[in-house]
Amino acid sequence: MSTTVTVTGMTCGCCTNKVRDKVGALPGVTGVEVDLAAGSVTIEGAAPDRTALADAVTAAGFQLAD
Ligand SMILES: [Cu+2]
Repeated sequence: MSTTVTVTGMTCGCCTNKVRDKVGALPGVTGVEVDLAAGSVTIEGAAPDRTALADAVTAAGFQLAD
């Protein structure tokens, strides 16, 4: 299954790489797709804990929206 969330503050490919690394390191996550233009992050695998996900996004330097 997959979960899509909105992340604000990403401006370029290095931003998407940071988000991909941090979110991809969460337990149960098997893949991460980042759409820079849309600001959407699609997470494959087990739906991550919301708090852990928000922390991972913050650690990457961005904000979890919605
Ligand atoms: Cu960047």
